[in-house]
Amino acid sequence: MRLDIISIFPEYFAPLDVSLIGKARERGTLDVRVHQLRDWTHDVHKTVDDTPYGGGPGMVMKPEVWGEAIDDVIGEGKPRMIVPTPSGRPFTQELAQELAGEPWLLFACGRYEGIDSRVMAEYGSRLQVDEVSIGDYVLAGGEVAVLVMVEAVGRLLPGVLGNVNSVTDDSFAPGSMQNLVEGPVYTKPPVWRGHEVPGVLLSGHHGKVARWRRDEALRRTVRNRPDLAAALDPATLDKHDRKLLEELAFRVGPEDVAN
Ligand code: JBZ
Repeated sequence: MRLDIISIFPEYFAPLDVSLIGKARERGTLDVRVHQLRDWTHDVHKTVDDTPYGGGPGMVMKPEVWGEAIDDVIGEGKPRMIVPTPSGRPFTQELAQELAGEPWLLFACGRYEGIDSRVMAEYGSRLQVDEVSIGDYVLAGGEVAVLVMVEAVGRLLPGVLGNVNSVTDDSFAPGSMQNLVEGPVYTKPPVWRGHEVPGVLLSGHHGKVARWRRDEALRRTVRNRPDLAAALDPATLDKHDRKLLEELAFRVGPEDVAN
């Protein structure tokens, strides 16, 4: 997969040199190219922004510099273009899997109040363009959102994860523990600072271990993700699950939003 990133802060992408993504780049699985947007300015100050039409706070990124940068980077090619913005569609595991199937992605990182909307209009008529948000919190620019998306997409590429099973076991992978978050995990030693590993995990009873893990996953999902708990398909719950959920429903405090 080829991956182009245009940003006024290319230094933000140093983490892509290490770990899984760094190894994938060394092997040639991933071809990542980071570009400095200011390379496409023409004035001595390398200006990329201007005041917003209609007034209001902040600055908006100028369309001309973005147009020249994108034209040069894509040439005659047609990458799928991703623009991180708080007003975009949610970035989900489903979208990550879709993007992992693309041969070429172009990420355009905005700063300030964002990129002049005519840039998305222009390339939206030439490429598939998605405006995407990684979540409901306020960032200062698209760079960190791109790091998140590149890691989520990159680890899905064939051969990037050492263990193929770890892809499908993930909480949000379709067909794993559907709509449940994972429970707690433990390794040696069996007692650390007086905290014991739950005995069932040392018992060697695979059925009991599986049941315990599902119980813990259900407990955590109800406590931390009432939105996911509310969306559980009753057909996927056995009588033991139902009994546990009934018990937990008795304990939902006022800070829980659902139920
Ligand atoms: C994002 C202007 O650039 C920004 C600013 C905030 C922001 C993004 C880009 S992407 N927030 C998010 O995914 O939540």
